[in-house]
Amino acid sequence: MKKIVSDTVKKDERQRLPSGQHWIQYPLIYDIVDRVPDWDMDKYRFKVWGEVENPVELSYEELLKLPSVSLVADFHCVTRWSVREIEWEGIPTQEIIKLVNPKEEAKFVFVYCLEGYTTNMPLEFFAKEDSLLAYKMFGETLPKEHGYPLRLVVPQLYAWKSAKYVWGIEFRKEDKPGYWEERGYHMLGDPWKEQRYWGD
Ligand SMILES: Nc1nc2c(c(=O)[nH]1)N[C@H]1C(S)=C(S)[C@@H](COP(=O)(O)O)O[C@H]1N2
Ligand SMILES: [Mo]
Repeated sequence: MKKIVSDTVKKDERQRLPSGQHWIQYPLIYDIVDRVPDWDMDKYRFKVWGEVENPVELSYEELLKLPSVSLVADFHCVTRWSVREIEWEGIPTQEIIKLVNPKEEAKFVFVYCLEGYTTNMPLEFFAKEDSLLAYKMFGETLPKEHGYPLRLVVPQLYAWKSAKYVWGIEFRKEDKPGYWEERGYHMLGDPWKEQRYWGD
């Protein structure tokens, strides 16, 4: 399997920890709901639609058959903690892009999660070489609390863009704020530019 080491890990030590962050050992579990419901995996479908030539709908089994890679990446939460070298395994977003063939007008993606969370980002960041739809973490099936069945991992942006429990991705002409973006968080969220809140 191809191994990707994210640029976030390769930065020299002074650049590696974005300003205003500190290292902790393991990612804290953050959820917008108190209890995350259990999903019926027989009914689970991963869907991609919008400004694409070829919308897709895949079961979990079909997702597991797509080309996969392993990824090592740092993880930076806007609440100021960071974790080094998390190991993920899953489908490179570039594989999904190949499958759906975005139209020229597609400039942003909007991500939908099973418990109702959403987030948005430019297609350019979704499509980075180290952006992944992960189904494993440290060699094990993604633990429920870290996003089972499928989690978007976008190491180049703050961790709120790394949406857990993903079921849908909409390719869009225009940007649209997701859950935290509607509540004041940055539309892009680049940790090295400290884009925490809209206006930063
Ligand atoms: N579906 C969903 N994804 C989410 C969140 C959430 O509440 N729901 N929280 C985000 C935030 S703010 C962070 S810091 C990370 C935390 O990841 P973890 O819970 O796996 O540690 O998940 C992100 N993805
Ligand atoms: Mo976060």
